[in-house]
Amino acid sequence: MPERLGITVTKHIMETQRKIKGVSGNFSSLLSELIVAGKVIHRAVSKAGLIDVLGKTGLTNTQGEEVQKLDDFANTTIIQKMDHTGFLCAMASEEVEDIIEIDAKHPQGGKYTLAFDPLDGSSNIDANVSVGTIFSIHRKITDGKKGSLNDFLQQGKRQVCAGYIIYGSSTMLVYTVGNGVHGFTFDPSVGEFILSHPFIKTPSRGKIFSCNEGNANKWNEKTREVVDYFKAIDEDTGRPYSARYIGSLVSDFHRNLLYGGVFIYPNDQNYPNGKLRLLYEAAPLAMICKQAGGDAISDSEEILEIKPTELHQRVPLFIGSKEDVKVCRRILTSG
Ligand code: P6P
Repeated sequence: MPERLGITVTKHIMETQRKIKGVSGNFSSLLSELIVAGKVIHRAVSKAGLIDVLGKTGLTNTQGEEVQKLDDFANTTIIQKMDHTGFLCAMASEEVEDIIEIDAKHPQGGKYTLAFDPLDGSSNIDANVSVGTIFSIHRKITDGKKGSLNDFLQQGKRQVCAGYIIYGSSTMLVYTVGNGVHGFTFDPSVGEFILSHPFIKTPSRGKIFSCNEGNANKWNEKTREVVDYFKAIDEDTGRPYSARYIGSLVSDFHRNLLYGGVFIYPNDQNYPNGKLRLLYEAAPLAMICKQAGGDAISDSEEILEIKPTELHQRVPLFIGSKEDVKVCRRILTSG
């Protein structure tokens, strides 16, 4: 009897799409094309040590950060896979200063935008630490066929879809379209993402806190108070929590999503508005976390309520188990 193949992500998207009002058939094709890009990136990441994609390009990106070759490859792969589908009106990438318009030679008038971090955590690539692609899809809201900046500057709660692909001990796709969070594990033997984690729910309270304590002397007093809370000894609330920090957002987020806990990247003296990006890091992860029963705030408001003003806007991020984020909010907003 041949081994029964599980539910592929393509099948899952088709079934899910029927349940989402106002989402056209194009949406499932859009997501399927993005997943093909993820498979291409998986192939490069999984043998990065063997082919000439390690190391640096000598270029710097929008953030002034050194562009790793695999970063560049991932960015180009997504753009080239998506720009001719006819589903997008424009794209935005961490690696590109302005919005990426759809060339006139490709079909115009796409109904969606795609914002992405092509390879988050890339500074860890040479050490074989897990990295990831994070993506966020919105509906086009402006008139005309061409996308514009305003199509991207939408609150996170208006996202049609949010997801990430983590290239780790196995490659996994985690995504939501607003009806639960679902995880798919890549099976290289058949080249498909197979449903492995249906309806992911994050524990209401965790045992892990994740932050870069090397920055503690640059934090404000409230942030220090938050981290001290999770380090304090209190048996009733299972404290102290364990400190776990990989320095790769997708990896830290994914572990905490499954095990419970809170990830913190606050503002500090170096990053007065926080380090992480709203449109293609905090907002998609916040949608996933909320859909899984967790929560996500900046230092003062719900991430999904923030109205963006800039494409590469940074925000402080406290994200994870509902009860743990509630503690963060209580301390951050106390007098
Ligand atoms: P730090 C990686 O460069 C990244 O953008 C995220 O993936 C990660 O969470 C964060 O920065 C790590 O920053 O300052 O702790 O090295």
